[in-house]
Amino acid sequence: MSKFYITTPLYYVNASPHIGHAYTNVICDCLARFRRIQGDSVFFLTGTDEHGEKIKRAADAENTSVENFVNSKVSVFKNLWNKLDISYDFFIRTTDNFHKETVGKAIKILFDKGDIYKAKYRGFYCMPCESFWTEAQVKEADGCPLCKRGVEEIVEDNYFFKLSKYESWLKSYLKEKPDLIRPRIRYNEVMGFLDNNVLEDLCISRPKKRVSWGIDFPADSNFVVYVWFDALLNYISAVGFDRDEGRFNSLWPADIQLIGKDIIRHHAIFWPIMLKALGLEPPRIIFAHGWWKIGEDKISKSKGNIVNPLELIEEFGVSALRYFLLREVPVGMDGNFSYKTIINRINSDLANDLGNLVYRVLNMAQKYFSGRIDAGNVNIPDSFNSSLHELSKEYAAYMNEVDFASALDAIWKFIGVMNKFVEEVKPWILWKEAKTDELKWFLFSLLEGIRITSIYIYPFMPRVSESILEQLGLVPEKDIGLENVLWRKRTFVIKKGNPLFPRIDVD
Ligand code: ME8
Repeated sequence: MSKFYITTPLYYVNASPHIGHAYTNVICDCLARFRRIQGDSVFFLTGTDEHGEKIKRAADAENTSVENFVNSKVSVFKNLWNKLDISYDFFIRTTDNFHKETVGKAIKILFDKGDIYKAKYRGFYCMPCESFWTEAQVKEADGCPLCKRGVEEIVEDNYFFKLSKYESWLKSYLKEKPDLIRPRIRYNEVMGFLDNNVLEDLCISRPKKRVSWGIDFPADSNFVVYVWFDALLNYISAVGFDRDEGRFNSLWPADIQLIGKDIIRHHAIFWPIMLKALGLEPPRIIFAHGWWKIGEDKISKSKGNIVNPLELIEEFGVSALRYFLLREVPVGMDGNFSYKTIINRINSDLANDLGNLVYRVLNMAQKYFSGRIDAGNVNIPDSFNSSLHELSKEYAAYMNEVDFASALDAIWKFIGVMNKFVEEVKPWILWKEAKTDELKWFLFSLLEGIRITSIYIYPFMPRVSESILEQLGLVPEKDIGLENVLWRKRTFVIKKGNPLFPRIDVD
């Protein structure tokens, strides 16, 4: 059994979560569930990023105290994760006391080491992105390089973290570990950035007269800590850094940190350097997925083109939404969101291929054998054998690579084999000709095939997997586990339910 520590970004609470936030957490949930059914000991962390002027202003706009505002937004996020079946183990808030203490301690360690100093700062600030840019960067992008909006010039005293001191270390570390930043296109982006730019020291404080809502800068109460420096430290504060050594050593380094490609530099440059300076190992993998877009535009709260995941759950159900997000676009690439594509996916893959198969087979089991099918002749059909063999060989490899589209393809190939088997064997003829043994073998094969499929799809659609197993008369808590994907002799006692995925009519 290995440990598996997985993290999502901490989302800003200045607005409600949209489909992009849902996407990252569904990816992490799928990986966490896969690791659990593989028998690993998983720690899955998510949470909220609650400091900074952007959040204070959002609270002011709602005429409420910032404390009330962040508390109410946190419930909105938790409610969404609950509805999306996100099985996180811990929800961290950057306003948690233990986190604030860790940030203070980390800064003190870096100060004592000589990695933090005070100096005059001149820069260009983008409030929506909570990011500072140099004059050259702003000129080149004609505004904020991330969101293209206007920026504010700022000159003030501040504290700096010596990123530059670690530049050559980072370059050689990343050269040695070309698989740390994934997919490869993001690794190349980061290496290209490091090759073409000299790293400047990072301004990690904000004067309180300008930014009042944040963690007090240790030993200088005129300042608060820069939100990114505060938020990145969550990944170690959540697992006991400088508080619970045993726990921390058993979980750190994180095995995979999922982010969107928008925040790759913070995670692939600032974060490993912060860790190195603190004497800690970088995470094993930083995986940046692509963006959901509408047309050419990234879906984003500041653009106002958001798609509300709660409405999609209401309309299509949580399993269909999870399936769509994980199947439609290879993780790492951008995807275009449209109702048409989600409906097509549901009707073809879920209602037709999977839902119909389960419904028909359970119906036949009910009709021909009153729902009780024992093993009889348990020889696995040849076509099942080769397809399942391939699936069991490929599944874990694809899942470990976060290649969900290929993992689902392999599962759906087997579903295709089962559907073809029904068409070829023509059970209604076996019934007419009273070939009971053959009919039983046929149904047992399909039930066993469906049972195995339900385990493979569990990380993607846990509810569907559980519902199938219950309809097969099995106990999900006991039967979901990758050790159970082997073909076995057993007796099924069917408890047929409703169709899993009703077809969606399109006008
Ligand atoms: O950046 N497509 O928080 P944030 C796919 N607080 N994913 C998207 C997306 C889209 N259109 N829009 C957002 C922050 N995301 C910081 C992080 S971590 C220490 C601090 C997802 O609320 C994606 O995961 O702006 C992206 O990286 C994240 O939301 C940004 O969330």
